[in-house]
Amino acid sequence: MRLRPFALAATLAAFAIPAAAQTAPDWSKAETVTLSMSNYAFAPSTLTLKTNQPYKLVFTSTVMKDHDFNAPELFAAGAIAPEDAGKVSKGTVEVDDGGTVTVRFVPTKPGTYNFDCDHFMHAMMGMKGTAVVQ
Ligand SMILES: [Cu+2]
Repeated sequence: MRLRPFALAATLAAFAIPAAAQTAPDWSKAETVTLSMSNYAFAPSTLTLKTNQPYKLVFTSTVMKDHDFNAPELFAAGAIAPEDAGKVSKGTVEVDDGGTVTVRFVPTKPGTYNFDCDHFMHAMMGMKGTAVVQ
């Protein structure tokens, strides 16, 4: 089931910021990480991120096909900038064909988190990867 992001934006924004995150991340120090989405792969397929480093995650579809970045465990292990929370629905970022979506995110919990594109059959065809938060 796919829900419209806007109806849930307010609710999700409340969950996007863990209560433990007392100090707001300095988004001006965000490092840009670009993730290209094609048929059917992410490039790079392994993201290496540092705990408590703010990132500007740039998801870009290089093809005329919709894809998404589905990473609920990763997004749950950090904080999304409140202004970008509406772009992440249930841990998934939808990217229209040829489009680009930017989400500012700071990982706060080290770990290895899998991500994939949950469009029909895309992960099976290779559209998946791993985010390592050090
Ligand atoms: Cu896809």
